[in-house]
Amino acid sequence: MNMDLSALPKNFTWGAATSAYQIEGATQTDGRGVSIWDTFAMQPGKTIRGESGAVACDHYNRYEQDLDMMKSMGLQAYRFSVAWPRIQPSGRGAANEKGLGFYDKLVDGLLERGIDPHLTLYHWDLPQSLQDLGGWLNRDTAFAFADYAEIVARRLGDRVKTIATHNEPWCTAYLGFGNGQFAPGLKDPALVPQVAHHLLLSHGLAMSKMRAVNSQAQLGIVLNQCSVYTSSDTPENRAEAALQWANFVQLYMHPLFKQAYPEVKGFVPPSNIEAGDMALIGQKMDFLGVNYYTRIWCSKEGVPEPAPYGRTDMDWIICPEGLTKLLVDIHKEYSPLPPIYITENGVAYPDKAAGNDVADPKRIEFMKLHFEAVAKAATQGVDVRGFFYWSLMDNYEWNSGYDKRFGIVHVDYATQQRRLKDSAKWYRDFIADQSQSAVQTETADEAIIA
Ligand code: GCO
Repeated sequence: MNMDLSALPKNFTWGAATSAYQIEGATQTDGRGVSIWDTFAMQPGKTIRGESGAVACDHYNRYEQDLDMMKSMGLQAYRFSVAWPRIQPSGRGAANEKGLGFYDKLVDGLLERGIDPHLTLYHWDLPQSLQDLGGWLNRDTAFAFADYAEIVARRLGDRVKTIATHNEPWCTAYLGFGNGQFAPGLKDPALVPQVAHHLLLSHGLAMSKMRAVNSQAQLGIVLNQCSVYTSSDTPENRAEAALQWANFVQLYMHPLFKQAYPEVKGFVPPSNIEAGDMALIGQKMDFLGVNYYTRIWCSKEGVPEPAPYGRTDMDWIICPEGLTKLLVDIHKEYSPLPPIYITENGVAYPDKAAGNDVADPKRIEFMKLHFEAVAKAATQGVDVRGFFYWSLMDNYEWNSGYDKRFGIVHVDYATQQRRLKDSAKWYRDFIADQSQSAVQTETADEAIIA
């Protein structure tokens, strides 16, 4: 397949992403406190085979080798998250120097290798001590989060390119409190709007504190979003699609970009909103991160969802055109948006190593289709600046344990051996090509100016 990526800006960034709990392991090292995922994974029946992130990819001990691997792939950027319980073991109070020191070394190691660091503050590993006080159901957690954000911004804000407050608040709110699939495992959909509000408030409070620190980093948030499709244009399907869009996308985008919750039939807004909250939440951001994996299908008449590109190992429908549609839809609804990064997009397949090789042709195809989908959005005026493949390496896929392999690098969990899958080699060559043509355009531009 030949890709047409000509609409992407010439300094477009190509990277890969991970998160702390999914790769670091070393959960009891250097003073790290207990997180809600440590607790959740220990409860019987919550995760596949009771698997946890206690060891994961042992990245905490192997980060130097992982950094070298990223460099060998020519990654231009790397998105990682900071584990709050490493920085403040109980979620409050003085910073733990050893925890901060780890990320300090990680960031410097990236910069030494010419890779831009992109940091996420919250990728779901809340300190357990805060959960004991109600976690995100408790408004105080938002203030604790802002203090944590300030500590990290002070220490690393001079060197990281971006700081995202939250990763996928929809997952924290809905999967954590609505259906109980994720930590802390509560099952009461009525809690979701208020949790979402506290997450958004914590984002706003953190933005203010980080701005005051005056770090160099661009500040924003990462949302997971799905485009919504209907099987036919009936009033019933339209209403269902509007409600899905409200719960999935607008619940977060409206407060962030319109300083209000959506008004859609069936949508339940949070009940406790204090004066000043919406202005805090809706303050200006430097970028928006979008994570895209699949679409939402609405069909009241029960038409099965078509899957021309098949399904992933997570059983998610592959729908590259849904990424174009999503970006164009939010661009139209919320314009002017800040520049967008695709902070996650990727696919799980049951990849197997044969000797040193891991053939994953379907992943390469998936990447090409989605790269092109981003470029198509750019032709329609969407300002997209970069793409982070999820994930750099196979890792702990939350309640699905270690079965689901999203990486472009294969991890053998028995030996911790990393092997570049064919997709990683393809991505390496692709990035080299892209940088080459970026240099050529620059030279050509200079020639024209001269
Ligand atoms: C996410 C996550 C990742 C998941 C990925 C695949 O933000 O949802 O960042 O933690 O592993 O999405 O499910």
